[in-house]
Amino acid sequence: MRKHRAWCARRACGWFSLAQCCRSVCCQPFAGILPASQYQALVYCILIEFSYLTRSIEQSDSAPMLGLFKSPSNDTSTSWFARLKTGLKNTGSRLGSLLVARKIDEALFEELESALLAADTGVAASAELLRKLRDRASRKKLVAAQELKAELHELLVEALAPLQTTMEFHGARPFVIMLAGVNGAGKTTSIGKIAHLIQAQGLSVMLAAGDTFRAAAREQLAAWGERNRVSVISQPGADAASVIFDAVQSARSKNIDVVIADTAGRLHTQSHLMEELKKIKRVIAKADPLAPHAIWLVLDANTGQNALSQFKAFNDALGLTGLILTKLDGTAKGGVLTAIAQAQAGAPQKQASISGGRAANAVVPVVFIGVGETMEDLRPFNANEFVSALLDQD
Ligand SMILES: Nc1nc2c(ncn2[C@@H]2O[C@H](COP(=O)(O)OP(=O)(O)OP(=O)(O)O)[C@@H](O)[C@H]2O)c(=O)[nH]1
Ligand SMILES: [Mg+2]
Repeated sequence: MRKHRAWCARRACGWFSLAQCCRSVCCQPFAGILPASQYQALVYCILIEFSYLTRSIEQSDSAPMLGLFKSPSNDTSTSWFARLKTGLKNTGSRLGSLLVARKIDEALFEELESALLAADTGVAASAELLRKLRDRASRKKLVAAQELKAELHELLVEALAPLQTTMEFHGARPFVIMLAGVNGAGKTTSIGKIAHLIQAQGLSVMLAAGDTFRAAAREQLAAWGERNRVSVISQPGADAASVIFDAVQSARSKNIDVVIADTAGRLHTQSHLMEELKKIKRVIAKADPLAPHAIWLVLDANTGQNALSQFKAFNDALGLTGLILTKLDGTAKGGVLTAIAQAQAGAPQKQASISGGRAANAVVPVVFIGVGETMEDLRPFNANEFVSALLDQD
């Protein structure tokens, strides 16, 4: 952004000099007898601006001005999609290699089912997908395996679409978001990225260092706070619930829009640790009866089917309002989202936005997916884009 501004400023100066030269040449009553230096200056300015314009057209990536003609976000999203696709390439190439030049037969369906299971789609979701795929193939009288790819794409998008959502933070000030998850899932890193996204919407953010279990966790969050230039509330020695409570109070007094609270990683199978989380939630509600307004579970995409049991345990304990799937840039197989969607099939359709809390038993949507460790590596979940990456399509 800073580079963009500097570039614009330089170009503005360039055009200003050019305009000045033109003015001095044109406004002279005896233009023909002007000193040669003025003509030279004019030609020089024209050449400079022309060279910038040509370079801009050739190197659209490094010319922010071309954003006027070609959105810079397109470039970013291309590399984002490429990374997502690379992360899911094992699944993509396995499924893709089946849906090639061969005819549709029972053996193909069996191989497809194995590929879906290997991609962490889970038994129930794989069986459901295969049932629908078989049905479509016979109804549409499909013969070639390639034709199944488009059908599978459609079915996967249909399955994942209920997990798509939009992100809004109005209705409460501060809007309190609490993150939870097992150790190392990517909670603290995601907080840094979310703060960046929220600030880009023009909202102010405060972070609460609710992971009081590890000393390094506070420092990690402080580093993300510094990177985002937002305040981080942390109190060495205090318990998590009171740190987050204080952060909500402090945010209210400072008119901060959004508070994001970190929590310590915990095993979902350890009931006392889950009880502690419930307590944190209760204490936050003392600062604002409707808070936390969002409770997001962070899931490491590489944990496979275990993500499903984490989802169920955290949802039972906290009543989740959203999911974040991280590390899709690694060796993730991606199918687990289909398993999560299947586990929630039949639940009432999610609300249009997550801002106003969640109706009981409503679908818990995927708020973000992450494909890396930098600030820009988190994006809202888009079912169609995700399936295209999963099936190795463009
Ligand atoms: N490749 C990749 N790495 C990630 C992603 N998200 C987080 N990480 C990395 O995963 C590791 C753990 O991330 P943290 O944010 O510390 O995870 P956490 O859930 O806060 O961990 P605990 O606080 O120990 O429970 C760090 O090295 C992060 O950089 C991602 O989307 N892609
Ligand atoms: Mg952490």
